[in-house]
Amino acid sequence: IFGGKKSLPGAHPWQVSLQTRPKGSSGPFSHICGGILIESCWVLTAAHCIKNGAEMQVVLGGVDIEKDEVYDQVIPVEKAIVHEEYKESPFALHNDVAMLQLKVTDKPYCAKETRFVKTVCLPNVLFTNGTECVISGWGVTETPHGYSSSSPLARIYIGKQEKYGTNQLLDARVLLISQEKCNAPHVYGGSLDDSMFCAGNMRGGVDSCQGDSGGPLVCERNGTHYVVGVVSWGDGCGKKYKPGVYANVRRFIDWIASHLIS
Ligand code: 4AZ
Repeated sequence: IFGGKKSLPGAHPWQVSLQTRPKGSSGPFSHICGGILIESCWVLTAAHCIKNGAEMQVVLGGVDIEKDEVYDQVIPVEKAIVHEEYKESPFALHNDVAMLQLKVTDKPYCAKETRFVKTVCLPNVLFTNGTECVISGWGVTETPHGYSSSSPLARIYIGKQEKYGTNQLLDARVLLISQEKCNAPHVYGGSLDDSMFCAGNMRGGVDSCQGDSGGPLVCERNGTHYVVGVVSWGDGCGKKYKPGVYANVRRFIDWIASHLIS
């Protein structure tokens, strides 16, 4: 997260750290993406986070992914369902959503509701452009160099590549941006389809980044929180006229529901 601040424990109780290790490995898991708890046994994430041949687990409830915290819940992933029309094109990720079914660890539950672990609602209401919403994650920050042990920056592994991210969950406020503004020639020039939308600000500085993918963009109304977007892609991070692009969860409500019931 660019331009963010440290999250308080329990501020984003649906926030998931999606972690992988090679199949058959007994080594440590490493954080690759965010995710969003929508049911006790179901996590929404980005399709581009799913790599075949990796063992996956989710960690819920924590703010520090480097430490075992008392309220952590660590749950293996049973299976991943990638959207049938997920597509990578040179300029965009289309239908970039996936669902993770968690292992039933505590029949009939997977994740157990606590002060630090809760589900978020699917957006059965409309949020207009200009609404202020919140993004969160452990991804890359605006200060990749000069980290010290006293800063929240630490080395984390994203895929095979060593990247700078943060061990502390960060969050930031972003504004929902209209498709018209975001598809303008000096912004994304028509690359966006309606499986996606932009959020952030055109000035730059506040944005999601690598390692935040799959995580939540949440908007609030009358005290209820709705997951409106899934962190997906963007041209760099925090750049002027290049806001973050999010999978449009409203577009996928029927797809999500069809898997929740089956
Ligand atoms: C990524 O590489 C990524 N600024 C995620 C979010 C954004 C850019 C890149 C949005 O996963």
